[in-house]
Amino acid sequence: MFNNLLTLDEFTIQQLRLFPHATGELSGLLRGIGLAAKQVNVEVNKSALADILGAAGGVNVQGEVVQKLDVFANNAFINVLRSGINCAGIVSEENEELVVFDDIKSNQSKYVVLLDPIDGSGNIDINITIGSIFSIYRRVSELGKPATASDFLQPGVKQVAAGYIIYGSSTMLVYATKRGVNGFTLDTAIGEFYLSHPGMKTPDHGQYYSFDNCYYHQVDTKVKDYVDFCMSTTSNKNGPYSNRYYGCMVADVHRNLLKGGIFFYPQVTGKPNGKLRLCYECNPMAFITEVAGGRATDGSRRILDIQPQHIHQRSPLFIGSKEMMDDLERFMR
Ligand code: AHM
Ligand code: MG
Repeated sequence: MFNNLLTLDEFTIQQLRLFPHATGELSGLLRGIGLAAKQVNVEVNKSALADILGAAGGVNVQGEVVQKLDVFANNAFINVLRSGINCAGIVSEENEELVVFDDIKSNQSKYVVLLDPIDGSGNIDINITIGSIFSIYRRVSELGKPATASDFLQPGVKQVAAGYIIYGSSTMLVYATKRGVNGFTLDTAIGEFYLSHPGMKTPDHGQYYSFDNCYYHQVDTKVKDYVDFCMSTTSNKNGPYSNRYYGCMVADVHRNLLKGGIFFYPQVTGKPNGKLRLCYECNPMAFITEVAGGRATDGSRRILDIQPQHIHQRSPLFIGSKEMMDDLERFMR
């Protein structure tokens, strides 16, 4: 079926040819991430079964200790990136501290990676879509030495590439560089990602809003007014919008990217900065969305311009189609 399509590896190598001075490190990194994604995909597909098999004492029929999927995914990404030679270290939602790959080869690597190994963890047990998110920066610390916090605390606008994997009815890897956003679908029969969505662009307008409505009474009046606008048939000439909320940002943003829509996780009572993490959730999704033609803010500032202070800091997030973001901004002013 995919006979005439490029694989992820072929595509990244083809991109490399456009830059005579490119070293191939970024392609190598993306290849590694693609490999980890395939490992996670296999595990995702059997996770319900693994849970059943592992229910008694956490050991499955082969006698292997059953790992929680987020731990498995975290290890898969870290192991692949550590065994490669293109990554100097990572930050992950699953690790409190930086993980610096302090060896001679890794210290020479010019890239660092930030990860949310499993986004939408609450969906694992019930067989609903989950994702993984990654963000790649060029180091600012001295090459030849171990990576430092400064490499990871760069504003999102400095991302070299960012992407996500969505484990849905099929598994896709979508990644962006400044040149464009491209989506690859996993052919599980041969275990390759194929370029299925070249040059992704998001519609300027859509019919979906993605917001956890249980917080309606806990958000700022401006956000409440905007939610009312989304549901209105009078003040909103395109309304009412359909509400879609997976509890997995990757899934919601992916749908909105393809169909047009807006996703938001604002400040709510008890969560003064929302829930989502700036460095490995908001920034990569904002980068992808902007390259595709959409926008992302924290309600007032462009997400990609925020200078992170801490690797795990949270930020409110409003992200989606350009004209819907324009509407939102009228309410947020
Ligand atoms: P996670 O990384 O722990 O899975 O949390 C992130 C997820 C987002 O994907 C999703 O949009 C949100 O948390 C759901 O939270 P809530 O249940 O508060 O709406
Ligand atoms: Mg997450």
